[in-house]
Amino acid sequence: MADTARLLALYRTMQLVRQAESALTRLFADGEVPGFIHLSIGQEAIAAGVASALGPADTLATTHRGHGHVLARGLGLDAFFKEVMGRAGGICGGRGGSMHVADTSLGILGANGIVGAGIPIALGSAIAQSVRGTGGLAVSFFGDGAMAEGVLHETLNMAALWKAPLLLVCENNGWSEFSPTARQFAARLEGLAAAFGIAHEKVDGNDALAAADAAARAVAAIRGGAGPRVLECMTHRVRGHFEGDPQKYRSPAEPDPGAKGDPLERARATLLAAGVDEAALEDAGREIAARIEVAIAAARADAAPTFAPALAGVYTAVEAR
Ligand SMILES: Cc1ncc(C[n+]2csc(CCOP(=O)(O)OP(=O)(O)O)c2C)c(N)n1
Ligand SMILES: [Mg+2]
Repeated sequence: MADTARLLALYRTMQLVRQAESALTRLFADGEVPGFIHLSIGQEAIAAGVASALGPADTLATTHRGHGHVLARGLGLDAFFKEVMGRAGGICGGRGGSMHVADTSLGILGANGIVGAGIPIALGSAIAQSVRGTGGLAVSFFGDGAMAEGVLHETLNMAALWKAPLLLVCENNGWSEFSPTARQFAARLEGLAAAFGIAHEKVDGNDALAAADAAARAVAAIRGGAGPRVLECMTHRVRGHFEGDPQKYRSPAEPDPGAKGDPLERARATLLAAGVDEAALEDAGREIAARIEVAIAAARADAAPTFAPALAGVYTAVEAR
């Protein structure tokens, strides 16, 4: 596919994620979303780019900031909004919410509220893919905060030893909750990867085509049997750690969050310069907005979960003796 057509497809995916999360900011402020939500606004190019490089057999494990990853992978808006809004028809029956969205039919092994916890889950899936000879690979999305977690170091070791088909995607947004990366991790990810002999590539994570190309390169190498790859995507956390975070720890002297360039604005400018019709872009945006409104209305109309499904999957029925 020519670059313009590829960027247009990435732009649509980024629009979907941006609009879904923008709707969530309003729903959360209005008390329609239980629990905490962490938004990836400004980081959509990574989700869109990596998802574009994956095939149907591939799996992924994500983080507490995983809405973009699951939507880019193809989770339906209806199942998504019902889950995040805690409704019975959600993809996990409304039991998980934002930080526990999973859909194994799409290879989505789950979001995770524990920093770094998705990393060994993805490794396990990668090893399973290789044992079963599916030709698939596993992706682990993680934040820069997970670079300091031992489980990443252990996973790098085992993945390298076993040549696991594992793509480790770091979304380096400069923050781990309320601490800048430099206060949190004494090394660099390229050094950590190199210690285990794993190839590392750093990319501008706000450039959708660059992220997609880097992901495609890594995926091709992994499918070719090269073992794990690390892709570090440099980006910026535009909003607070969680919705409602007053961000008192952020200095006014911090560079403008938009300095790296909003990924949607950048893609849009490139598309317009390439001659793509502005009206067509607007239409695509409106069509996504309408689909989101339908999904939100369906979630509002859906029932709250009951206790019975909460027990399903927790206890195994034991036959009466
Ligand atoms: C093991 C563990 N330690 C601490 C926390 C609290 N915590 C939640 S998110 C977060 C920061 C994560 O930063 P990063 O991995 O960079 O992801 P980001 O929020 O920037 O997307 C922390 C420390 C946790 N959930 N799990
Ligand atoms: Mg971070």
